[in-house]
Amino acid sequence: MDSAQKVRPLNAGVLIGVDKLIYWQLTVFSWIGSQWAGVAHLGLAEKGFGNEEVEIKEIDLRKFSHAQEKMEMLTQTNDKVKAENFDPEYLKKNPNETVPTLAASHLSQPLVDTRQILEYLDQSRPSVKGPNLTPVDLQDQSRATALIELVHSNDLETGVIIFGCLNDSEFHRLQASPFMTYVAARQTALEKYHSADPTNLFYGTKVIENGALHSFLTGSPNADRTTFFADTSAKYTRFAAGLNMLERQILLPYAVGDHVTLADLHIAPWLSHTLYALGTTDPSDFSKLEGRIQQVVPNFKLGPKIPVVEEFWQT
Ligand SMILES: N[C@@H](CCC(=O)N[C@@H](CS)C(=O)NCC(=O)O)C(=O)O
Repeated sequence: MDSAQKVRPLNAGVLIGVDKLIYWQLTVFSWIGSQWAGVAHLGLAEKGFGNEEVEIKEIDLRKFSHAQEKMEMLTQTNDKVKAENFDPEYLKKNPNETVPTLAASHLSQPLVDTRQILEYLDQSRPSVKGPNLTPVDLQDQSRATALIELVHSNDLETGVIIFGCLNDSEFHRLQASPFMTYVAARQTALEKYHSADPTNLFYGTKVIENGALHSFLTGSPNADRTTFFADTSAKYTRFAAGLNMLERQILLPYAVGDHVTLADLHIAPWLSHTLYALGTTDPSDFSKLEGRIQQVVPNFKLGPKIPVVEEFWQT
């Protein structure tokens, strides 16, 4: 038997090697609160990966099966937040300490960026329902890339929705919110890892970075709230411009036209995360998002195309 005959695709994965039958199994490190982990989950579903082929390792928290559970997690007191992404063992897999991470025995290193992970999944096998997620047409490919870069850009960073404050009353609300305990839990974890490994630059930097936010939120007397409020306002202005850009670049019925592409799988979880961060429970209700941005950009109106892309999430 020649080697070509020995290498054949199998449902449970791809066979590698010629002398031994070696299956690969994927491990995806994920977290329910992460929009970018959501991209990996959508990719797995689009490509028809079964539970037996993929191990999902929840970093930090439990597994959640639907949005309601995610809301509960986000609003509970975060004594369950363990900041496992800072664990030295996890950092060996993903030095950026982010989720998602995709590991497989045949990969020399885990994939640590959502874009790479989704492309990898797309190339691994045909899509279940329609064409592959990477557009064949070069112009569509660059449209998809531009959209993906836009939702990953600083302009559309959802952190401002979670941690931004425009005035004192919002600041006090944030102080009393579960996000405060989230920041505190991260600080506890970082201090623990930093003191165990004081020369590690990663922990040294992170403990200062998260510590600044933590002490600001815990009401440090030196906190310059005025600058923080102005910074939030500037971020919302950029967020509005980013949404306008997104609206202009989207084609319908899907982000890049006639069928689902990589771009839809990035945009939908990002948008869903944005809405949930604002306390929206109905994914077709954009009023809170519009209202929030209008506090800074009074004439802001969300165009009609972005909500259509969000519908992909619900199908
Ligand atoms: N560019 C990275 C960003 C991933 C990312 O920032 N993930 C967030 C969750 S949505 C995270 O893990 N943050 C770690 C932290 O907050 O410390 C990617 O696309 O994979």
